[in-house]
Amino acid sequence: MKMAWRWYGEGNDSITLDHIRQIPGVEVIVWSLHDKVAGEEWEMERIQEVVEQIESKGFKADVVESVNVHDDIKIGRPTRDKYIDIYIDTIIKLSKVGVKVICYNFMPVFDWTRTDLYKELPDGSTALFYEKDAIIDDPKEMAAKILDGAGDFTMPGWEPERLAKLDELFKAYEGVTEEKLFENLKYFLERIIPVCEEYDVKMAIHPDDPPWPIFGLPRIIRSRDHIKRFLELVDSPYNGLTLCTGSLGANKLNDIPAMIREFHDRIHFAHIRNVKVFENGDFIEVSHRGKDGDVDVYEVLKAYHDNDFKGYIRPDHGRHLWGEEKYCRPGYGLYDRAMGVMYMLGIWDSLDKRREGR
Ligand code: DNO
Repeated sequence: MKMAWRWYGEGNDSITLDHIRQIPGVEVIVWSLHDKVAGEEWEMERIQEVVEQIESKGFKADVVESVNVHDDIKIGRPTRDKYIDIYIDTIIKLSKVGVKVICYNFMPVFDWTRTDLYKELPDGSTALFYEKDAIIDDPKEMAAKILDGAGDFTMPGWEPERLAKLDELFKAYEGVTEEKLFENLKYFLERIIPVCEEYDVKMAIHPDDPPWPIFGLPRIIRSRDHIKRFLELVDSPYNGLTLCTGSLGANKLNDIPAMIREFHDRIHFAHIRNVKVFENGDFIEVSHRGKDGDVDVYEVLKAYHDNDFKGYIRPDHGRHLWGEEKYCRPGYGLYDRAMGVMYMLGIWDSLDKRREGR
């Protein structure tokens, strides 16, 4: 296991590489060119610049999250080939600077969705919250709400340029059923995976968050059966998963430790997050501690440890603590994620010792 941390880049994150250096055990920075919209070319100079910043502080730059997939690819429009060519160009460039894993998602229109970015928990901290009844039927209103909550920060998956064309986008998705989306994903994978094999870059799809369809749009990476079908679309180790416990964990029917035991050799990147799911299906993000929510983080890590997991792990979202919500990106403060790292390493180290018979 290699511990990683998501960093949004110089000038785009209130957390610096010098802060991250002081968190024990973090070896890898998960990065991206956050100003790039899906389908845009990534210039080599820009890539090298970020990798140099990361490496100059002693970290590795092995994981990119995300290279976003253009909607035309998800919709299956004729222009998709042009965007797939650009995607391939980015994969090749990233391989040249030593990137090993690319995280991406195949969610139509929206990436992760929440109804409140700063919901207060009983202890006075705030966290991302999803209230089923508060999902606004009008996606435009929903997008405005998310962008408003984000302040000046870029919000991956919620790029204003794209959201400005929501009506057009929703129209284009008419007729894109779950089946069609699977077909379009297969088409994409059949073109990119041979390149990944040649350049040794593993693709790791992120599950849908929340793991159910929203706004009438299909979502296809949300349960054990969906994941199995996805892996069979192109049966190569380069076609793999980002297994996000927070996303999948919002549906209590998902047995995440069982998924890890079944799919571990195709999981390249683990997002560890805890969520508390309420009776009515609402959920809130909580600390990484297993007892604080419904994800049994110990069992999750044990499933990875038992299978000698060699991939990357990062703490996923954290709560906002000690007033940091005033200056941190929603879900990506410093303190709770740093505690998450220590909690995970505590479990991992104990599992190591136990294996050594100590
Ligand atoms: C949320 C993240 C997602 C993830 C994308 C991957 O904070 O986990 O936005 O990065 O879905 O493409």
